[in-house]
Amino acid sequence: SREAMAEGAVLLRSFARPFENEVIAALREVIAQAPFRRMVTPGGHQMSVAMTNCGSAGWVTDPSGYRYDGVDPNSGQPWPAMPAVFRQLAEQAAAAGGFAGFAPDACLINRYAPGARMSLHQDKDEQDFAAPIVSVSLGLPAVFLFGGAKRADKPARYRLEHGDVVVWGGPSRLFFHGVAPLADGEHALMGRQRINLTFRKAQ
Ligand code: MD3
Ligand code: FE
Repeated sequence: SREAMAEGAVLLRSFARPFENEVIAALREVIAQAPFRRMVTPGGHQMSVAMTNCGSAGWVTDPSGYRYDGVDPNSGQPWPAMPAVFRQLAEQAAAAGGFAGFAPDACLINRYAPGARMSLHQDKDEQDFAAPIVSVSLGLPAVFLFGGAKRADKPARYRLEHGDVVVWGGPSRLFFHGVAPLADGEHALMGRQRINLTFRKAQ
C-alpha cells in the first residue's frame, strides 16, 4: 500500500518483504566487515542507537562533529560496498515514491535494542537535498516521530513495522524526525531488535 505522510513523503507498507531474505543475508556480511558501534555526538553523549555503514560514504559522529567519510574509523578500511540487493531495493522504492533514478552512495544502518531511541533532528549533512532519503525498517516495530520544518512543530506518530519503507523527498526532506524508545519484543526473523537502513545520496 501507498500512504502520503506529507508533501514528498510516502509510506510503502511491506515494500521490502519480497527482498527480506536476501537483505538479511547481505546485512550479515556487511556487519561482519564493519560491526555495529555506538558513536559519540559532538556534545559528548554516546548514542543509544548502534550504527554501521555500507557504500562509498558512511555517516560518522565523534566529538569533533558529524560527517560523511569513506573510511570506517574503527578499522581504517573503506566501508563495505553496498550490496546489490540494497541498491535495488532503494532504487525501486524511490521510483515507487515518485523519485525515479535514485542512486544512493551511502547506507547508514541503525540498530535499536529495547530502550534505544533517536531524538528529534534534521538530516542536513548531505550535499544534495534534491535527492530523497529511503528508509527500510526491519525487525521490531517502532514509533516514528514525524514533525515539520520547525523543531516546535508537534510530531505525528507512525508505527513502522518490519518491511515498511518510507521515501522522504521534496519539502519533507528537511523535516524534523525521531524514533521513540523501542519497546521490548521478539521478532521471528530479526530477534530482539529493530534495524533501519537509511539510503542517501551524501556526496
Ligand atoms: C524524515 N533514522 O538515521 S529513518 C537517521 O528509524 C534517522 O533509524 C531513523 O533519522 C531510524 O537520520 C528514521 C527515516 C528518516 C530518515 C531521514 C529523514 C526520516 C526522515 C529525513 C527527513 C525526514
Ligand atoms: Fe534522520
